[in-house]
Amino acid sequence: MPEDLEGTFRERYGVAPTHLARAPGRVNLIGEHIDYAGLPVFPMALQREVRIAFRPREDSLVLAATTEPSYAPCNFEISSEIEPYEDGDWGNYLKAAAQGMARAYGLERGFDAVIQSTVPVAAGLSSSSALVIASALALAGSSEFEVDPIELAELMAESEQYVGMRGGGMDQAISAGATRGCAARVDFAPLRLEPVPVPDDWRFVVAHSLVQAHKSGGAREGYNRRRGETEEALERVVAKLQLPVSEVRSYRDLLERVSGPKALAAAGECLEGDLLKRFRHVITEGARVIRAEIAMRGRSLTGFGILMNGSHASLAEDYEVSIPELDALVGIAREAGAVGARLTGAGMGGCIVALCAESKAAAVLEALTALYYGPRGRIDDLDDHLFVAEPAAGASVETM
Ligand code: NG1
Repeated sequence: MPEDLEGTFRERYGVAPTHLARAPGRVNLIGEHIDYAGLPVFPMALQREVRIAFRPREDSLVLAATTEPSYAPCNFEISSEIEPYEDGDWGNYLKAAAQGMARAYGLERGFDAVIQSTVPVAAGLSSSSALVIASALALAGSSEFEVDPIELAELMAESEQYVGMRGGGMDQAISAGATRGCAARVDFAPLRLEPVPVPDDWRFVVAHSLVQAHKSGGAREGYNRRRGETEEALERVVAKLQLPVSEVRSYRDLLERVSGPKALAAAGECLEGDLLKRFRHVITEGARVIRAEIAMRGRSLTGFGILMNGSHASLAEDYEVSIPELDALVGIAREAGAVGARLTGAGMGGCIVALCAESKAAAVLEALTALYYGPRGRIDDLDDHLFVAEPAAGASVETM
C-alpha cells in the first residue's frame, strides 16, 4: 500500500487500514460511442488507478475521505434507496456503488476509507468507473464475500447510471476484468472479455487536451443526446427495412440480420442530417473494431493506426464529439511519427490516444511537450497529462 495512503488513513481514523481495493482507469483504443449500441469495443486498462484503503465497520455507514484535500469527505448510510448528493459531487460515485451493491446483495456493513486516485479526472480515462468498481469491491470485502468480475461489471454499469449518464458498459467491464499485458475485445449482452496481447514493441501514448469533460455538465448532456439520436436513427432504419421492432433493439441485433453496407444504404434512404451522421458513425466504427482486433493479433501496427485515424475522423465529422484541442493533439502526434491517433473516451474534452512504434515514442512525447504543453505553460505537471499507457490488470482487493 502506498505510504501516503496508509499515513492519511492512520491520521484520520487512528488505526491502520485492513484492506486495499484497487481498480484501473482505461484507455479505449478503438470502438467509441458504440458500447451503448450493443457493439463490441476495444479498450485497455491503465497503470493509473483508484485505490481505496479501508477497514470494515460494524454498522452500515460509509465514511470516506481522499488524499486530495480539495475533495470534501463523504459520509452516508448504505441502503437500497440512497439520496444523491448535489449534482457533480464525487461522493455520488460511492453512493452509486453502494446502492447497486445493496440492491443486489443486501449489504449490512460499511467501511472507513481513504481514497487515492492517479487517474486524471474528467479526462475520458474512466476515473469514475474505476472509483465505482473499487468502491464496490471494498463493500464486498467489508461484508466478506467475493464477486465475479463479469457479474460486478454488469451490476456496476447499471449502478453508475445513478449519476445521470446513460453510459454503456465498457468502462466497468475493462476496469473489473482486464488482463495484464492485454487489451480486450468487450462484447455485450452477455458481457464477455476476450484478452488480446498488446505487441511488445507497440506504444500507446495518452495526451490530455487540458479541457475537462465533466459528467455533471455539458458533456453529459451531449452524451445522452447522442445516445438518443442513435436510438432514433436505429428505429427508423428498422422500420425502413421492415424488420421486427421487438427483435431488433440494438445495432448488434440489426447487424445480425443485415450487412453493414445494406444498413447504410437503408439509412441513406430514410435518414438525413445529424441522424444519418450518427448512424454512419456507429456502423463504420463497429466495422473498425473487428478489423482492429485482427490488426493487433497480426501485429500490423500500420493497419491498427489507419483504423484509429478513421475512428477519429468519424468521431469528429459524423459524431461531432471532437474539439479543436483534440484535433491539434492528434495532428501533432501523427506529424511526429504516430501511425494513428484519435480522441479517446466520450470526447468534448479529455484525451487522445496515439499509437507508435517503440522507437518513435520519444519523438511523439517530445513533440507533444514542445508544441502543446510548452506553449500552454504546462510542463511542470506534465506527468499528469502525458504518459505511455501500460496494459494493466483488472481490479482487485487484498487484505493487508
Ligand atoms: P468516458 O469517456 O469515461 O466518459 C463514456 C461512457 C462509456 C462509453 C464512452 C464513449 C460511462 C461511465 N462511460 O466514457 O460507456 O460510451 O463514453 O465510447 O458512461
